[in-house]
Amino acid sequence: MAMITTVQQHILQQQQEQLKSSGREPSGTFSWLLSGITLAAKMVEAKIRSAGLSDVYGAFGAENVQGEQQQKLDVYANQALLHCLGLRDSVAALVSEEDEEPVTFNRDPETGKYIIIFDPLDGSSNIDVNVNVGTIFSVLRRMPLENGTLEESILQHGFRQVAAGYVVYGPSTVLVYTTGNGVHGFTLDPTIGAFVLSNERMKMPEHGSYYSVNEANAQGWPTEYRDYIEKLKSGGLGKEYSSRYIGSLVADFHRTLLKGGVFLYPPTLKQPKGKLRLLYEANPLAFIAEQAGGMATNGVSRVLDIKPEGIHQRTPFCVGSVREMMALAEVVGQ
Ligand code: AHM
Ligand code: MG
Repeated sequence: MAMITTVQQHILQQQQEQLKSSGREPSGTFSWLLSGITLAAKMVEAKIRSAGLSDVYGAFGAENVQGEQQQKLDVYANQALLHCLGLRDSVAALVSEEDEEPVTFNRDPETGKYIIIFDPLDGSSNIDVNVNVGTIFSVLRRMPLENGTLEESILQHGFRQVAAGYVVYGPSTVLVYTTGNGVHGFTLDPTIGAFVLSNERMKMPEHGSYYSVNEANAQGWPTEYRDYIEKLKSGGLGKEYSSRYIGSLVADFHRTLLKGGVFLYPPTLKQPKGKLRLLYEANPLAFIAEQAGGMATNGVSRVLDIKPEGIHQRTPFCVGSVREMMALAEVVGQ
């Protein structure tokens, strides 16, 4: 019989390795916590698979806190995560891109030690047209009370993340996570309902063949970004790059992780701070990119070094292979 490793087993094995020298055993709290995320992801996956049949396409009628139309699937995904994670004793707060305020739990800080930040269903413009969407998550450890309130704990630097990951709902459903010890990918095996290890220690190639950006915004970008894209297209980096842009960050990022290249959401005249959110999107993907040997900046500085000031804060976001990111650093922010 072929041996499989599920995501929960993998997390426990990793923790066992990390704790080996201390002679301690993992408590299982963390893998139990992440099982809340995988359960919610499986619920969302099932809903998406039957979307055309179960009347979940279309707008919900409400606007979310960013002033965007909420889709029915966004609402479902948000509720699934809130429900599956809210039951875990180790959760102190749940921070969702779809909710104005964090949901906090009055739990003993000794037990309720984790904060989960998530974008329940990213890529909402692609929901109705059967194109990939995703879920992104970031896990922080609550700071000791003497270091600040729970709300302050939510606004920790990205470099303090203890885990981050995403699920991409595509032709197959794939979960990618890091706890700071490499990046690992799992594919949902629908016959057994488990995420099974398919890519251990994923590495982003040192360079790729694609750039990924919404070029319709080019007139509104700072000139350096236009120059940079021209350089990529015209062979200035040793080859003539081609473009790929899905408009679902998770899917565009997943391709960049596997194939290399660069993804950009620069500042624009209309959105000088960019479009993507620091806590829900940039931080978790930056952590994964770095763990896979890539780089992530806001054009000028490392994403993980930005001190968050608000939970819904936006940031320009540039992520990708070392060669393309170094070339970007040469032209932007000088
Ligand atoms: P969303 O959270 O409303 O789905 O918006 C985020 C999405 C990302 O998935 C994607 O990278 C970006 O918005 C696309 O934006 P644009 O349509 O401006 O290119
Ligand atoms: Mg989103």
